[in-house]
Amino acid sequence: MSIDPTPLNSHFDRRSALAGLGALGAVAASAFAQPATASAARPKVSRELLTPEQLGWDAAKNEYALPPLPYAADALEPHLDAQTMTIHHGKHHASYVAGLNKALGELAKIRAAQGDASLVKHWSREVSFHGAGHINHSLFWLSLAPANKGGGGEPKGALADAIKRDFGGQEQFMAHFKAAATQVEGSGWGWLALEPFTKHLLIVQVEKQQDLMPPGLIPLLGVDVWEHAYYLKFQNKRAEYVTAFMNVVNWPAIQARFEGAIG
Ligand code: MN3
Repeated sequence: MSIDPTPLNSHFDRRSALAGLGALGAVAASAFAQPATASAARPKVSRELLTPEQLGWDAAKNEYALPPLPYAADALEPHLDAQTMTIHHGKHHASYVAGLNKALGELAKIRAAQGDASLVKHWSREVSFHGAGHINHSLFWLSLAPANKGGGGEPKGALADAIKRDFGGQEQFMAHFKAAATQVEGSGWGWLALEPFTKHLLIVQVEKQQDLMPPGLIPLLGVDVWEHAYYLKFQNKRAEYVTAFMNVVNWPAIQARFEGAIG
């Protein structure tokens, strides 16, 4: 089975939606529907939201590996603590990678008539959940940078213009984003995303890893508000965690995602 994530883009005229969370169902669907030899030509993309390397994709093994943190675990101190970063990446993110590989492998067995076909629904749901978890966390680490190395401050350029257009300004955006993230019911994410059809920015709440994400939205900046992301340092004070998170946002990286997404 070959599950290169890139072919997803061939179905849509939105090149940077590679890792659009709603596309994960398509990963499962195409993995199930297409033989391993299918490799239709796909449009070249100039800028991708995530590269196969950033997702730890190993084409030889047909599976994902946990990508390394792009900085030391203590690099975001004092805003995000090293112990949380270490466990979050090394245990939680790793479990999504393992879960995704497991689900894709089980679907491959079913295609080869070596698995239980009645479990397609179960493994498809696992692809969506763990696949979204893997993509979300891969984006998450790359969305952050130490406060003295690009983290914090405010966006510039076209993204700043779009924030002013769609939210009224950075101050209004920050207040809306923090409130949305803080008010996620249970475990989930707050996302700044691009609605690619009208190219407007939206702030949405996602429950678990992908529930409530509208189809096609291109994720730009997400804050993980599962308790595992903050409880060791912030306990129940989720709003304080979200404020600390904003101090280490890698705005140049978010700007690059936005510019790649609007084309
Ligand atoms: Mn997490």
